[in-house]
Amino acid sequence: MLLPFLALMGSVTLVGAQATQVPMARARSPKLAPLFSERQAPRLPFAPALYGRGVAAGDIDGDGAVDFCISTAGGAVLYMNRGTVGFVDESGLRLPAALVGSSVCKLGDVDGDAWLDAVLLADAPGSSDLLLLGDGSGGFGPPVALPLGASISSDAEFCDVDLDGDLDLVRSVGSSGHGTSAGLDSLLLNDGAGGFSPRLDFEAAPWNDPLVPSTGVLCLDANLDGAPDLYFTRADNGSVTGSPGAQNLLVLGVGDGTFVEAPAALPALADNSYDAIALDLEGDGDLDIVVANSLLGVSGPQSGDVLVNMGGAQGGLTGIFTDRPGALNETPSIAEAIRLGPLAADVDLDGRTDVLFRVHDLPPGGEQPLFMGGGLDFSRGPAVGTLISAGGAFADIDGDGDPDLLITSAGSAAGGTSQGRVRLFLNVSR
Ligand SMILES: [Ca+2]
Ligand SMILES: [Ca+2]
Ligand SMILES: [Ca+2]
Ligand SMILES: [Ca+2]
Repeated sequence: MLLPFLALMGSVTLVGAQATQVPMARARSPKLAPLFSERQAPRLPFAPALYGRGVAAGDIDGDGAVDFCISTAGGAVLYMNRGTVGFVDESGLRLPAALVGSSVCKLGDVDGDAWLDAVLLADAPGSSDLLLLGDGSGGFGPPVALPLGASISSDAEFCDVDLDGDLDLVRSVGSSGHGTSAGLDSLLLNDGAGGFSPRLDFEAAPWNDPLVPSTGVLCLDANLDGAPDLYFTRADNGSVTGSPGAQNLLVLGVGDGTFVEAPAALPALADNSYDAIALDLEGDGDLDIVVANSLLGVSGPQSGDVLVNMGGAQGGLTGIFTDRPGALNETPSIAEAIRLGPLAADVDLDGRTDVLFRVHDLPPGGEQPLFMGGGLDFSRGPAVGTLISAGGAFADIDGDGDPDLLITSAGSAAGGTSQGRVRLFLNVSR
């Protein structure tokens, strides 16, 4: 998702937050044993603040260790994992020169040569999203401009929507936060060699609303029919539709690149949603959805939604989702209720997926809250890092079998030395 926060953060957000949250006292959590330990130089390049945005994890050079592609206002940065040495910034060696600013990096093998390719989403309307094909030696070739979207892309997902074995690209279009822009979400079909062309009927579909900003897109098979479906998170801080907040959208894939809306599939929530993840909470074989919402448009307790897929153990229709209020068992501190996106991993290796919300720390002091999975409900875990978390990824960075965490910072309402620095947290749960 795209983050237009930094330049404008401050009074507007604070006013909105206070208006919603005045009666709520800061929740006090019991002291919890740390699951993560922060590492700095020499594990991370001691670089000037990167103000990193979206992050993608993947083994870029094929040496078995997970690397990171980080979008920044100055293009993209590659942090290559050099084991005990830590990460080395090899952007100059492995990326083409003169990349323009990007908001999101996505990694996937689009041409089937087993080397990761990258998509960088442009950070300004009128600029093209870029495709960089892996060059077969751990670097990336010259950028290829993808077809221009209707407005700025907030997120993208690789997903084989037409079931022909190659990764197609779905883009959510729009931005939110202090400015609001919208446009038609788009689908680019892959020709198998990494050549992408737009499916115009996707943009003309009746559910594709040009007015409501889409903040993120998730590819999942919600109804277990074998064809990928799409869940779009949407927000409307600008109240283009007359009210702040917007209904999220589930469209079901037919398997040939067309999608039909599933209007009764989602609860009637109209939050300012920023991003979502799919995970099988209770292990019954269908995918549930966890959504991050922003306090700008919703009350604190609505800052996260847990949507349960009613198939499987629930005995209902697969692909119909019901809200589970209280599943997060929290009254969030105002300082962690502007939620920018969820990340999922089984951080304590108990077989249940845990969820960390990336937040905008406003007022200062808010950390990224971690929720420990326990079936359909969660319990609070120890939070990490005070910052505006623009992006992040769980991955086994040090190769010891448990998920570690790398998050980018778009700054911090608290200011200070951590502002803009990439943050590395190693899992110390064992
Ligand atoms: Ca490739
Ligand atoms: Ca395909
Ligand atoms: Ca499906
Ligand atoms: Ca279920």
